[in-house]
Amino acid sequence: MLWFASIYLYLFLGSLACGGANPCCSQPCQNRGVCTALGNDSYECDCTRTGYYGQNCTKPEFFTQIKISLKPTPNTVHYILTHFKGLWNIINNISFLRDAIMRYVLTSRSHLIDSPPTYNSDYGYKSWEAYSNLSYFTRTLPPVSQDCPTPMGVAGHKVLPDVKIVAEKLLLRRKFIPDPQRTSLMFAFFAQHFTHQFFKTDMKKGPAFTRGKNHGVDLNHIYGEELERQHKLRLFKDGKLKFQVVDGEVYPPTVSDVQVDMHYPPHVPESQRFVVGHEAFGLVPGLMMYATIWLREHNRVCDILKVEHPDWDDERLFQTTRLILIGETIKIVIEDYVQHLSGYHFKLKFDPELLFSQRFQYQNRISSEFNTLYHWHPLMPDNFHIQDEVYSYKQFLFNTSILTHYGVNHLVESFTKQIAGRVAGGRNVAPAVLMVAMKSIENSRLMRFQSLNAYRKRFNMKPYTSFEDMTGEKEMAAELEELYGDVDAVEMYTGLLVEKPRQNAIFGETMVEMGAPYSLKGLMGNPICSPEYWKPSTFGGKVGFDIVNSASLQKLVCNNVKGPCPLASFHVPNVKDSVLTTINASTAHSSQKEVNPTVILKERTSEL
Ligand code: ACD
Repeated sequence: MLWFASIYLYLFLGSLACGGANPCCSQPCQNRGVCTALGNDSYECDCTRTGYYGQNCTKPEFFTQIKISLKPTPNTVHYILTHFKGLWNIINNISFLRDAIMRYVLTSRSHLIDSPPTYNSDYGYKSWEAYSNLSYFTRTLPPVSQDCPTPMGVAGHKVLPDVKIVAEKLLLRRKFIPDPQRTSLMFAFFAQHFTHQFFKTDMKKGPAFTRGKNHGVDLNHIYGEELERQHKLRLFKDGKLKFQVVDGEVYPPTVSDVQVDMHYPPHVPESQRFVVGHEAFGLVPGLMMYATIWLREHNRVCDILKVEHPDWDDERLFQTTRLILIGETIKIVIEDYVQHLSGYHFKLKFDPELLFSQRFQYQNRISSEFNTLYHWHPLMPDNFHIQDEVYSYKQFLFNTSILTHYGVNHLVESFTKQIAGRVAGGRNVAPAVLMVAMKSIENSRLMRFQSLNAYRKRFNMKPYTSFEDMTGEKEMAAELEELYGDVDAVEMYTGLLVEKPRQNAIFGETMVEMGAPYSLKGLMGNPICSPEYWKPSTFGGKVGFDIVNSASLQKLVCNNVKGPCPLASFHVPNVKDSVLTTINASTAHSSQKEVNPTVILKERTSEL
């Protein structure tokens, strides 16, 4: 009788927790098992190919058991990769070892991304509509069902805390926290410039939709999304893009030269309304700086290809140059940008051939979760230091005259010297951009994102067991508890920004474990990385292929500035070793003749 009573009580409480509605709300299926509700009081977990079995996919199969007992935790792997520098220096020079490790990084990360994509914000089950409708961002985890008792399923309060209160208590900067990895503003603006080619939320339709057509690195931010815009930006001579010359240097043309839509407020003078692929890049001088660098690079590569192929027409020169710039971008992102973020002593490598022997799909779909997690607004400083001037946000934003006034070289120099903010650890979003962080939370709610802990499980991490476990301290943990009630109810974006950072790192564990799979899948899933494309002929022969294979941020800058080449780095040089930094012609420059001479720069500590 007693057992009957307790079972009855369990079922009764269970149905209360789920509001007697959808049993999948409590996310009973583990290890990526798929939950299907069978009426109001039962469900089925599909454990196919998860490596687990049982009612809730919790029982490991034999090989899974071996795998989990041998597999180190993400934090252990991270520790190994960021320590033992001497050992890594040796490994980096043994090519078969470096290749094997890089292959493992690429496959283990990209296998965490569903490919082909599965859900979207309106379809929490597989459907042809969700697969085929490219105007949506995809979803890694399905949205929390509307009939669940709480916004996070069953955990937490019935209503999520006020966004403004969350932002002010947990996200708003008190005092600027510099990134201990010494990330530079050169990095922050690169991130903003580069990601706006695939994070293109269609605000008219809502946060679940994208205006992007290709879901990846297609350089539409340079060439325009639509063919009509691209054609207006093109010179139609020698494959080049239109440009203007100011003080002897090349800059983008203006709206009055090229009738292309750009977003400028009325006070920006005609002569400063530069036109580039992305209509919003007039907002930040750092974006226009990168747009100018890539414009110069495009026309520079056209010149090189024209020498190689004097018989090629404008169209072929343009198209081949675009593929070369896509390759350069991916190379720079993996070997400079992700390398910097990782903090690894292991040297990452861009080599598509590493995947030719593997099961890998050359396709990509940008997910809403990736879009949201990439809102790294804590990177933004309190103000902007350019040479001897300090600009407030008001003075900086939409001030395109900064670009022509200082020139690309001085901007690169200044942005390389200024340190960006730490992303994880909480309370580091500048007041000027707090609204954007709030919007990220509002949009995550509209799209009914699952909790941070649900995403941790999805990406093979253990869920946080307490608020203190999440933040690594007591004060914000107490605020979180008051606001969310249950650690399983903390929202993904809030959680990513308040999460305890790894030791001396910009991010916490979740940002890296989620961000890396999306990134590497997106970069290596590009068609140019596939076996049929990845060969010299695709890039106009050996010369073009060499440009791709030797690209670096430093070279990109040196090849496209007049006069002495400034240090260009995603890492602010250390204050203590503010010594002579030599930019060596062999590492910084390609073999083309027009590059700048080797220069020696003196980094002065007081300016950092
Ligand atoms: C690894 C490599 C190290 C990963 C370190 C940090 C990753 C964190 C966030 C994402 C970083 C960069 C994003 C770069 C490119 C996005 C490309 C998307 C293309 C569609 O351990 O795996």
